[in-house]
Amino acid sequence: MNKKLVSALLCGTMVLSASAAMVSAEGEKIALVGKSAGNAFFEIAADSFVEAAEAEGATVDVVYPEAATADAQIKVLDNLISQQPDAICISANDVNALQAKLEEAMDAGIKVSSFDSAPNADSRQIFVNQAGTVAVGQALIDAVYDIAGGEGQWAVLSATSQAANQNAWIDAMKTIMEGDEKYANLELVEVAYGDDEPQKSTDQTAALLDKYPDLKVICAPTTVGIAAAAKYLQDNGSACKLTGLGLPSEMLEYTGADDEHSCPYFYLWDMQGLGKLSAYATLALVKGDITGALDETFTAGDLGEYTITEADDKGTEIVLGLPLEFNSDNIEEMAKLY
Ligand code: RAM
Repeated sequence: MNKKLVSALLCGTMVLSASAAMVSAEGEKIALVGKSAGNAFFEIAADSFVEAAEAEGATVDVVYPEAATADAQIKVLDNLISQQPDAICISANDVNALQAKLEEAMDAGIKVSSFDSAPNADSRQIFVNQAGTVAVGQALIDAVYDIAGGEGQWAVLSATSQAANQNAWIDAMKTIMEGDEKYANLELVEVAYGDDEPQKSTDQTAALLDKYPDLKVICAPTTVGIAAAAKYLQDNGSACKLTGLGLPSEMLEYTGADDEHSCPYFYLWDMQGLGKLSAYATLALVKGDITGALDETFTAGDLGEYTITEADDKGTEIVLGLPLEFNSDNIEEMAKLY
């Protein structure tokens, strides 16, 4: 090898290693905290979050609490605060119970964002909302109305009784129902809680059918609940139908507008978009591009520009987009994605 070539190669190597060192020195450390382990919803969101954040030079620690409770998330937060990451992005198991811990994190200089399920306005700097809360409530109550034929008994199968996001969607459904005569012949008989555990969600579905033999529709605004209920209703050939929020990949065999299937249609949102937008929003906080205040804007990579708006709880949020409907026409394609 001639001398010029050797020195050119050496020089290139030095430049490369210098820039690699710079990237790792700058690399933001982010902790992503889900509601519970073993839920594909959080795994899918986390994959997109990690991919987007790592492409920007950050490192991400994905952490799950031992149970879908605020207490278990407080333990996780205690541990994280002692590690002093640049940011924590959390899906909250309770609206108010995390406030003291999340304030402690912010006081320690850690940026706090949330995604999927928002802790109260004082507990966060920004919330990445997958779809407007009222838009989700409207889509769900209209699906219940449509599937029930405009009248009759229906029930909610939720996650935990404290789940911030499920409670916000259920409240939105109730408010819409109470405010419009159109829904006057629908009777909400019970809100049951499957705690985002498959077995408990199955048991709660069975209990609802026992208690209310005329039940027409179950609405499960949780991916764990809807998948468990879908299987139970379909396996038992129940006349009760199902809608709610689900992952197309978990609902593929239960979706169809015929007697063979338990779920005519259901909703969710762009899961990869949720992970990505949450990553970009969290990084924008760390870099100081946004503080989380109303009307600030930032660019979320190839998702484009987003503007911070006011959330229903008077805190601020970034809304990813609209709820998406999944039915027999698109379920196969969408099940390949998430
Ligand atoms: C479950 C979780 C999550 C919720 C989805 C729809 O996976 O409760 O928080 O957003 O359902």
